[in-house]
Amino acid sequence: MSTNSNVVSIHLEDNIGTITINYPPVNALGQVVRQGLKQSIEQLNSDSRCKVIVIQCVGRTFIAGADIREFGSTPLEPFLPDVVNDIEACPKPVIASLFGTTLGGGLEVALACHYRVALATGLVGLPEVNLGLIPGAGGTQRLMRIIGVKSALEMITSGKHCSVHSLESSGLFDAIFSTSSDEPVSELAALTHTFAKQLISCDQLEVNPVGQRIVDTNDINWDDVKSAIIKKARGRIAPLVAFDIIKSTHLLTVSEGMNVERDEFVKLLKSEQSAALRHAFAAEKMASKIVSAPQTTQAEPMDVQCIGVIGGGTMGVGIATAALSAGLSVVLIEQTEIAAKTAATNIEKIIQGNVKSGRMNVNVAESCLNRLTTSENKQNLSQCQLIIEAIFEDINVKKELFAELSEICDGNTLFASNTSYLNLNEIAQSVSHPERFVGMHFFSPAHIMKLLEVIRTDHSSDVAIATAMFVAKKLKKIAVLVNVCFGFAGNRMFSRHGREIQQILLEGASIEQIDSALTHWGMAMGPLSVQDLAGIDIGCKARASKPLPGHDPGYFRPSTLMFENNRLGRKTKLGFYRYDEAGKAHSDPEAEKLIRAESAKLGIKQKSFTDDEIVHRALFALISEGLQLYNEGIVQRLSDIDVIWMNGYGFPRYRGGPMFQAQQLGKETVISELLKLQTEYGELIWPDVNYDIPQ
Ligand code: 3H9
Repeated sequence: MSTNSNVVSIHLEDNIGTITINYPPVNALGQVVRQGLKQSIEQLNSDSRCKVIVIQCVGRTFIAGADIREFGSTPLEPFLPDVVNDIEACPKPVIASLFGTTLGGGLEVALACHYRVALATGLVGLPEVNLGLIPGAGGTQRLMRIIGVKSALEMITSGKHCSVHSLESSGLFDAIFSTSSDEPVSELAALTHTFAKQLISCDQLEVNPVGQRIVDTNDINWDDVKSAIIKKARGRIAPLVAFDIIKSTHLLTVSEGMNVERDEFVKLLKSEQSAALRHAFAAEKMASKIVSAPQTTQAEPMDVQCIGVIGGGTMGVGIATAALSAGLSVVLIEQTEIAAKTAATNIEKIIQGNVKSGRMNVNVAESCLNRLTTSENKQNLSQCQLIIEAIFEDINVKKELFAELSEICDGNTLFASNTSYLNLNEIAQSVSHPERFVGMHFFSPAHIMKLLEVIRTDHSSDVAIATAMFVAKKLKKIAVLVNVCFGFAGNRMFSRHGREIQQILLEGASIEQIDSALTHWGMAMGPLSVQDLAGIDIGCKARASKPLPGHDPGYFRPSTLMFENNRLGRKTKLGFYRYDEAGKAHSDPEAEKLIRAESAKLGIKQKSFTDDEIVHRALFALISEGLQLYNEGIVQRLSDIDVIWMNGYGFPRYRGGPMFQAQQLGKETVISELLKLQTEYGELIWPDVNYDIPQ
């Protein structure tokens, strides 16, 4: 017998009723799926021919969670907690057949089943905290009854996707299947069917609902666990809520616990943090989409298997490592054989470090290193489909290099520059086919940082852009497409933000107060500590390539003063802070004295700031510059700016990015605040912006 709906279908064979979900892209639990699951369980339960039920999915994954697109609209019945309770209450054994990424509500469905089987390559997790939520369909109650309170707390409060393999002995799975089949999902279906048949042949048809198991809390020290969670949460509230629920409900029944869980889930769904984190998720998905003119078809990316990297410094090594880790071949070019060897050694060190920390297995590491060629001979680049330049920031040297590459490589090779601020339109002129030239601005360390700005020059073809975005995805980067301007989107805003911080310093706030106000608000690091870490000379040299703004006498004066006094940051053990032998930062009255003397020289009246005032000014500088970037068409959408700031500049994800903050404040408030700042400091610093943020 088989019953079909487009989304959830039933097939009955060998007394096994198989429920198949087919709801692309990730089989999320939209209303149609919940309804289909509920009806299918009821139908198979009342069919006397069915002895065992299997829940499986087709496509790329078992259920990857609740349907995020439904959050924010009125929930429609049946509700997920009721559906999972129906599954658990079914008197016939229900088996969940897992592959891909079984996440959130998807794992909650699986936890309510009486058996779970999985492909060894799969991942499972309760990532709700990443959306500012907690599991809302029994996850806080059932997981601890299977894998223990401590492991459940770790999984729920971290939101991590865990490999099936790492949970082999956790009790979560009744069978784990490895397969080398070209069609692993069909193979899994067959293996699950055999598993179900065995239950029938062994007459193992009694069910043992997870919800009736007792929670073992022997190994838990609640206070220690709570302190660790607070530390890791860094301002996010959901992990703490999950902890409190588990602590307060572990002795209750599942149904009592689920009532508490549901109340807290609903509260969090309405919280600002969840709105911000859901915005972050959607904004990142959106950033990878290229806006094209109506009625035009999206360009197909070129196939890239081998990447050339020119320059074996920190950036080149990071880019090469990211490409190797993504399964690509790399040809890395340095000026001398010795420099090329040093780069190879540095790449090997990073890869071996990954093996040591368990992030990479030995065979994968070996394969990565086998795909690396280092050389001082640029002719070796002719086999590459994409060449990324990562040499020092000198426009003439870069132009010469690309002219030379145009001779070596055929007309199909894509060229990219990793410059952080040089004019890519000018560099493009030195390439024989400027349409195949783009910017790919990685962030340091390039093998770790997620953000990648892909820069479209005036000449870049759609294929070149599509290929750069496609390679970015392969490298597991979050790519944002931007147009050419000084510093592109990220560094231009960083510079505007830095200017405001320096002005606040000159107006009387102390170095420590600025850093502490912003880190308490959630920034990963204080802006002045960042300067010390990056090296104060780097910014000073970059600014020296442009004339100083005559209308802004205080423009980066504190940094310039540090530079002139050889206080270059951590590398000279003196910068905005003083660093001891162990690298610990201390406040330094000398640095403050230099700044106060400069304020007096510039005639800047001193005042005291509250932490909120510091955050407000720093945030509004970002909002103002972000609006200008949008108005000028440098970014495709405002949310792209949020993606850049959250992934490249330590902006707290739970605050959704500067433009999300602007949206939360509302158009009127933002305009009136910007006008106030314009009145006080002039329109050259706070220019008029066309505020057209969709609400
Ligand atoms: C939850 O479950 C709450 C419950 O506890 C309680 C409820 C009462 N819904 O990332 P990709 C879309 S909270 C709808 O590019 P990948 C995504 O937008 C939820 N759509 O692919 C994209 O669409 P498009 C807990 C979703 O292979 C497409 O799928 N679950 C959802 O790199 C492909 O996505 C999560 O938080 C969704 N839940 O990664 C999982 N998920 O093509 C969040 C994805 O139109 N999702 N889409 O741009 C992920 O982590 C990744 O998307 C996943 C696939 C690992 C699944």
